[in-house]
Amino acid sequence: MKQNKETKIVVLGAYNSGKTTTLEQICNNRAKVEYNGTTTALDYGNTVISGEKVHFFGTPGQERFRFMRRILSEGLDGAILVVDNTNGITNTDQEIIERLNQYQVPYVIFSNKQDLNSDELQMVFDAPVIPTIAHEGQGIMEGVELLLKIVKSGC
Ligand SMILES: Nc1nc2c(ncn2[C@@H]2O[C@H](COP(=O)(O)OP(=O)(O)O)[C@@H](O)[C@H]2O)c(=O)[nH]1
Ligand SMILES: [Mg+2]
Repeated sequence: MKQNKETKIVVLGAYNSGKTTTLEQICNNRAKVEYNGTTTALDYGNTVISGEKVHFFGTPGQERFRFMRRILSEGLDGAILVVDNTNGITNTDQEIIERLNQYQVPYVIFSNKQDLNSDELQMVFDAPVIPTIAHEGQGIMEGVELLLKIVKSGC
C-alpha cells in the first residue's frame, strides 16, 4: 500500500491520439514556459485527487521513448495509454504496452475519440480499457480514478 507519497503518472500514446487533450482535462494546474515572449503550456500538470497530489507527464512527440526510459528510471507509479480508436492499436502503442509490461508499470488504456468510432478495441489486454472522448472530458476522470485504485492496490 502506497501512502503519503505524491503519485507520478505518465500519459503515453501515438501522435495525435489525444494525450495533450487528456492532460488538459485532468490537470487544473499545468506548467507554462515563456520563450521569446510566447507562453506555452507544457505537457505536465498536477492536481489533487482524494486529498493526494498527483503529477501527470505527457510525452512530447518523437522524444517518447527516450523520455519514457528516463522517467522509468526515475520511477513512476502508473501510466495512461491514449489510443485513437479510429486507428486502433498502432505499432507505437504495441511497443509502449510491451515496455510497460516489461517494467511492470500499472496502466489503463483510454480508447479515445469514441465520438468518431465506438468499436471495441480488438486486442487482448491485461489492462482495463476505458472509452473516452477527451475534448469533452468524457470517461477521463473515471479512468484516472481506476488507475489510481490499481496503483494503490499494487496489482
Ligand atoms: N473527435 C475527437 N477529437 C479529439 C478527441 N480527443 C482529442 N481530439 C482531437 O485530436 C487532435 C489531437 O489531440 P492532441 O491532444 O493534441 O493529441 P496528442 O498529439 O496525442 O497530444 C486535436 O485536434 C484534438 O482536439 C476526441 O475524443 N474526439
Ligand atoms: Mg500532444
